[in-house]
Amino acid sequence: MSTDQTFYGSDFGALSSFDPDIAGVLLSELDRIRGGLQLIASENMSSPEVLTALGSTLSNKYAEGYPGRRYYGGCSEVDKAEQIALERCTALFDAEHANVQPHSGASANQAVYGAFMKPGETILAMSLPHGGHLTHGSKVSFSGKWFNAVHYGVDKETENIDYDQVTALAREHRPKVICAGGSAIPRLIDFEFFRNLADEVGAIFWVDAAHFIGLVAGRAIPSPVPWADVVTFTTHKVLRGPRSGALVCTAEHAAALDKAVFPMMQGGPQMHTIAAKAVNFKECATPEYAAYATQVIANARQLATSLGEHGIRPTTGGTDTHLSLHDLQGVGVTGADAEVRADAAGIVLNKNAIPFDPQKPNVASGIRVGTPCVTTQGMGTSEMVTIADLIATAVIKGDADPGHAVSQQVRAEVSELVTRFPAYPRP
Ligand code: DSN
Repeated sequence: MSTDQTFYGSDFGALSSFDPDIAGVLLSELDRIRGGLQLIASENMSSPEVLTALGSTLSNKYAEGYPGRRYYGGCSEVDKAEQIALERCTALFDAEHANVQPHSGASANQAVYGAFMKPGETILAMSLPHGGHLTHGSKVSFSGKWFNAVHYGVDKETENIDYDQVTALAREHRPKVICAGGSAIPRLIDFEFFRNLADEVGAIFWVDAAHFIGLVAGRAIPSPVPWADVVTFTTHKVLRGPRSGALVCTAEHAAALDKAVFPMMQGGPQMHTIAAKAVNFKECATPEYAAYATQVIANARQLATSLGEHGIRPTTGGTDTHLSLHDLQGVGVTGADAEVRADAAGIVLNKNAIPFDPQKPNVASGIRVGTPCVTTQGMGTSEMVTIADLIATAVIKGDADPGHAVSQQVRAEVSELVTRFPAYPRP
């Protein structure tokens, strides 16, 4: 290995001399992250090691193809990075095969359609308003425009997946692919049920694990890998890696999915991001990461319970994962108002439709909160009680105006909390 580490790519001093505008944005974004509470369930704070790999010269390399089978010369070093990432990914998830090239969760999902479906064929997936995802057949996405999407939802009473409806729809429509997973599902999914149903109707079983794959990596919840034909995921949520995607699958489907990622859906892979994924998979295999994943869930449970005590009702009664979805109708606030009031007080969260929501999606009756970031900062369950108090005060009594007395008071308390639990602590 070269010992010359004087230049590996990330030279902030050079950037700030050449381009103070963008250097300023990088610094002020760091200030923003450090200065508030980050409760977006799909975000996290990746390590300096991951960020170093991202800011490297591997970004320069064209490497279309796969390790040992590239369409360009000069791939010896990036081949090593991808091979290491593949080995770590398959080991982390006990998978038969991995593909670490998808640029995002949406790209990984495209590969599933590419591998298994022809335009016009049927997919059965969770509806977006009930917690699914745009790429699961929404009319505004390629998936709903080019494929026949049939959607299941949640039961009105339990607010959990309506498994009877899933069964009835699968038997009626005989889909080519059945998908489980989404972006606002607080509860564990019964993967064995979906496997058996897919076998009964002759469908491929796809799990979109983008949200919860980090909890699987940390062995904090059951894995979909033994049940699914293919599991797609993002690498930047609970998993805490670079902003990107990946998939794991059975050996039977490896060739079809590899061809669907490249050359069907993507061109040149982003080798710097693949190297960063390799670093992240190594991090996820440590006992520290397993403890983190367990704490993420404990924190999410506490946050959901404490918000419920303020009348901000958790749908399904709570959570088994890193996120909870809350119905604000009992406190007479919309999701959109809650989002701006929280933001004015230094708390970043998102409005979210709740199942059977009477509001339009851009207003919504709910909020979604998640604990990946605050757990990375070292906070525990007692801090979640405090955060619930702060959210409730900002949302119920606060205002969109950052100058409002309640916004200022909550922001001061947020500031005190994040000073004790800093993001990206200084050495
Ligand atoms: N946008 C992501 C989320 O926030 O859940 C899903 O793609």
